[in-house]
Amino acid sequence: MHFDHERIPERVVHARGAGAHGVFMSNGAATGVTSAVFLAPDIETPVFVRFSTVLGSRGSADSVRDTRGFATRFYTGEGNFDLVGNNMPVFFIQDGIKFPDIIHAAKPHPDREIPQAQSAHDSFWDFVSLHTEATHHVIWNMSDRGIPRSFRTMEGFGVHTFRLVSESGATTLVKFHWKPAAGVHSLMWEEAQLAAGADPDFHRRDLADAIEAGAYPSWDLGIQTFPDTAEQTFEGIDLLDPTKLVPEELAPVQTVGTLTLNGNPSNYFAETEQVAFHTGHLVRGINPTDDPLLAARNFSYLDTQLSRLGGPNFTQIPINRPHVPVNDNYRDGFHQDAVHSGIAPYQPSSLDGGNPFPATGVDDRPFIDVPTPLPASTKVREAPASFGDHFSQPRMFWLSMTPLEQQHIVGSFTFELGKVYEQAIKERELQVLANIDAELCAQVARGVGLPAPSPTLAVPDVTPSPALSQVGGSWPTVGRQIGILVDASTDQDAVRTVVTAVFGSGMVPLLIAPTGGTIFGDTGEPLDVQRTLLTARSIEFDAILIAGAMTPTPATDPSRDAKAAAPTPTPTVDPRVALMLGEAFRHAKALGGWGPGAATLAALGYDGRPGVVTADSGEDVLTAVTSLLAQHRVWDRFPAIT
Ligand code: HDE
Repeated sequence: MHFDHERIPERVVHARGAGAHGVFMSNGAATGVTSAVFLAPDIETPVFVRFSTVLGSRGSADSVRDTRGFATRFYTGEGNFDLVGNNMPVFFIQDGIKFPDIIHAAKPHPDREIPQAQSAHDSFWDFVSLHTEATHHVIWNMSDRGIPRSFRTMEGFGVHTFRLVSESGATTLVKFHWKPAAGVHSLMWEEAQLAAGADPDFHRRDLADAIEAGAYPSWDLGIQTFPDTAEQTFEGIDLLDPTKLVPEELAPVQTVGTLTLNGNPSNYFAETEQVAFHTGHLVRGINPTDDPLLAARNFSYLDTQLSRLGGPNFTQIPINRPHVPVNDNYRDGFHQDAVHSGIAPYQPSSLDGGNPFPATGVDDRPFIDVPTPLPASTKVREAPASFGDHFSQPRMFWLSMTPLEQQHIVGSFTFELGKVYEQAIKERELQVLANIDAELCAQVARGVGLPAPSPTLAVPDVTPSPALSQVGGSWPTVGRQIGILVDASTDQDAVRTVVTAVFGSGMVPLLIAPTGGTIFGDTGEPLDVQRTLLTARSIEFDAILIAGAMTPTPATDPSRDAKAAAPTPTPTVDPRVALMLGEAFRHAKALGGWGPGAATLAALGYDGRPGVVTADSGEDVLTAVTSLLAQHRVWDRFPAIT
């Protein structure tokens, strides 16, 4: 009987996710604008974070092109605060009632229930080409942000504007940002597709491994602040429109604390599956605004738990319980864990000492309801005029990208529309692209083999926001995975030195040999082989070092491993090594070799190519490769077409 009921409904969206425990340390920079105690100076608050994809089912692949959820629960001294955000700062819709439409369009088609976890199909493009308020979110999805390298390398955004309330009752509008210490870093599209097959748990594994290895992922929490004016706009941008962002150049992000994820859940179901985030879980000093999307979320997140978690007492499940005492008059119901005492679960009451009672006195630190003056007006079912601007910010995003990132966007639109069957849908989406940018439209039109339409609107004159680009800069390499190809020809002392140096710099060395077990045991202390040429795929390594000749062995037989059936084999190199290096090369990953490994790189034609390092010692190669890794990818290997 119990076994029959082990499943609960998966989340209707964001079903596929991975969680982690951590701590948030505030720096006090927000004290002037909010009375939230967890943002006062030097307060440590336990947190639970759940990252997710939106579209896929619980068992779907991690690396698909999609928006990622970034939901954080702060177990503050004044109750739970949930910041239920995404890795993109804008959303598909301005009004919550449209959420079922966008999700029905993006989920698998209802007849055959395909395709799983992807937007490259007719109904998604049908909807977004008709519903142009989605355009800004769509171009983010089609950019590199849609395929993060890791949860650790994603920015996070609260999306909506929130209202902070200070101790004195002063209000400030804010947008929340998470800035990853590791920088923003994405996959290449082909890499994402390979990962979906070779390691569907790519992001989940990466997060858990990094935490287990002590390479704790970390983010700064920042706020953009805006005056709380009657118009609720900033520099002409409607702050209640969740399809708009405020460029950091106009409102810099100020750091208010740091999140460190330092603990893996001990049970997936109990924690990651049962955690029930809710945008209405707010603490004193943080209030919602009248963003109509946020208003709808405040209903929906409570409601969904009734069918997912089986009743109204889900807040008593350990992962959902605040870390402070809860005193309310909620009673009974399915799965009631508490054994309440007393006889007066009502208010007002004189029995039970009048407890529990609503916090109202100053010393009780009640939630602050902000009085909102309403101008004489008529309430109508209509969107404000500013909600009708669907193209200026997508254009700003496009113009803020480097040529390389623009090429990736062209590639994704071309791929996704290439998977659409109905020509009318493709034509309509090309019209949307024409209203963003003529060049974007022309390039995608060429790729899908259709004429590029002219814009139907005046293409807006916008100022780019360079902060939106993720290319450039240098980032810590902690937690990155270095594959090291070894075989009998390898100078084992050099490998031992390199393995120690990789560990020493906080990265993870993974030895890849022709067969499993250990290596170098004949002449010294054996080293464990973590991957073989059969089990390894390039996608799990951020950089590859070649320390052996990697000539074919008896294991190199296509009848055992089809990867060995190279169309044009290089007689001296195992074809699986050639495949691995070929993938890593075209995914713009740093490669390095010394001794026989340098000769292998030369035999495959990579010697002297950008981001390919050879030197006399393994240590020198590692130093050069590490500095390439700090820039994430060797982009100058493939200069963008301009
Ligand atoms: Fe959600 N969303 N959402 N959403 N959402 C859910 O809540 C919903 C929206 C987001 O890791 C559900 O507990 C509506 C915006 C994240 O558990 C559900 C609307 C943003 C997560 C729901 C939105 C998000 C969810 C599914 C339009 C970015 C995963 C299960 C009004 C700011 C949380 C659940 C986790 C989950 C509804 C819009 C992010 C059904 C109706 C905008 C990260 O209640």
